[in-house]
Amino acid sequence: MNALVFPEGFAWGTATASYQIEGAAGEGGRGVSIWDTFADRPGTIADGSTGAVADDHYHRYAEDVELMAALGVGTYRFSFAWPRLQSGGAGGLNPAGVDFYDRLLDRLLDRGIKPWVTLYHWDLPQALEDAGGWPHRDTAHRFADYATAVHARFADRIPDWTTLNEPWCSAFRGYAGGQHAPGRREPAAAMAAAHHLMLGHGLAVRAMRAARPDLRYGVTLNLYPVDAATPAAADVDAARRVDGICNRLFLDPILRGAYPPDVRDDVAAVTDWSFVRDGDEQTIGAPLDVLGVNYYARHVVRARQSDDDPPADTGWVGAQRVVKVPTGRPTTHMGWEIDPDGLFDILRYVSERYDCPPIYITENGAAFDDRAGPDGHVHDPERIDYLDRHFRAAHRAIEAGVDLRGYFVWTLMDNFEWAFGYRKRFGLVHVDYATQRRTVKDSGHWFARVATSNTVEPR
Ligand code: IFM
Repeated sequence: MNALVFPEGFAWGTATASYQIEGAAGEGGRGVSIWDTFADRPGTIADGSTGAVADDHYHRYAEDVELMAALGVGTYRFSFAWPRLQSGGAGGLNPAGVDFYDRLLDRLLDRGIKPWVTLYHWDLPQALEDAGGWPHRDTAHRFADYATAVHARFADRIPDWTTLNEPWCSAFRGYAGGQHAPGRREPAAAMAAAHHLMLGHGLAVRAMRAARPDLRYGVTLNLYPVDAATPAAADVDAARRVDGICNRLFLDPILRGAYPPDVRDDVAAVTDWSFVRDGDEQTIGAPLDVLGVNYYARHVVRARQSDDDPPADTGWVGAQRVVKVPTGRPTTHMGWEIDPDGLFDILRYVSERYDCPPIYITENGAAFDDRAGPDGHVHDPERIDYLDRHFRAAHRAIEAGVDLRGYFVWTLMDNFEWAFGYRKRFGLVHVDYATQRRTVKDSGHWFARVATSNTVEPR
């Protein structure tokens, strides 16, 4: 295959999230988050671990910035830990938390790495969950206040502001399926949570843009191409429902200012939508400068035929008579099918269906069962192959007219993979959790060549 050169100025980066890497859970005045509480509950995390130490990035951030510089990372997408900056989710900013991010930002800028921040990557202050969490409308206002305060403090050094990471996961894994914090299994609450997450997003974008119209504002969604397993009407309708609850429930209000009527109908048995007040959809539809797309897999689905069929995904509210169909493609260590064409398809879907701002792939990557070899190196040819094929799919999308401006690999270094604990390794850098030793994997060295040359080498 040929060498592929990306457009000039294309942003190459890596992404991380606060709870997954920072550790120092009880330090510097950090408050408790829903993930601290959830992970402490027996049976919630596959290996019984928590993010209390994680990659100890709070103490090792300078070393981690050096690693990024060595990997040719031009832009670093990371998240602020809300409970580190506002321990109870309200009030003034915590000076020690501000100090940590000041030091991180200054170090990044010193090394010529552009910071890109996500305001919410799932670590809600526990105090706000105790007050009702995202199903409670006030949480949207608390989020907007937090966003306004941290934006005022850090806007001088951060050009790109993402409000939420993957609100589908926050709402449906957190409040419907219960696999994520806070572990509730209340589908009606999940629908209200989705709305209030997006309301918080819209309020925050408005407030931040009013203060600094020169910066860029966006949101990151986890999107999936959804295909019907067969042309049968029931399967086509199954695909419509899953596309509705995973993609259009978020894309439509955010990019068009209105919920899709078919999704409203699909979930009518679960909620009466009374949480939507006049003007909310307009607020959610605040104009954006950037759409972040996280891509990992495609969903191929069919209608459930009998109660003996496998159960539906608990997060697919309104699509409980739908099951996922394995297609036989090779999978990553997460069991997710490897499907680079799916990246092309979802980029085309978004840019053709919506009046879409410039797109960045804010996450894509793969877990494999990486181990350090006897030579001390971590050889991960599967990840190089995975990234190579996905980068090529992204390039094809650009050639097909998608306004794609950058690509962030998930993730910089192995870290706490939520309900899977430390068993799944997504990093370009291997972390030995016993010693916190970082080793750049072969894929990290390969990525550095791509990022510094803006070119995917021939293979
Ligand atoms: O680790 C997560 C990340 O926090 C959000 N997107 C998906 C990744 C892999 O599961």
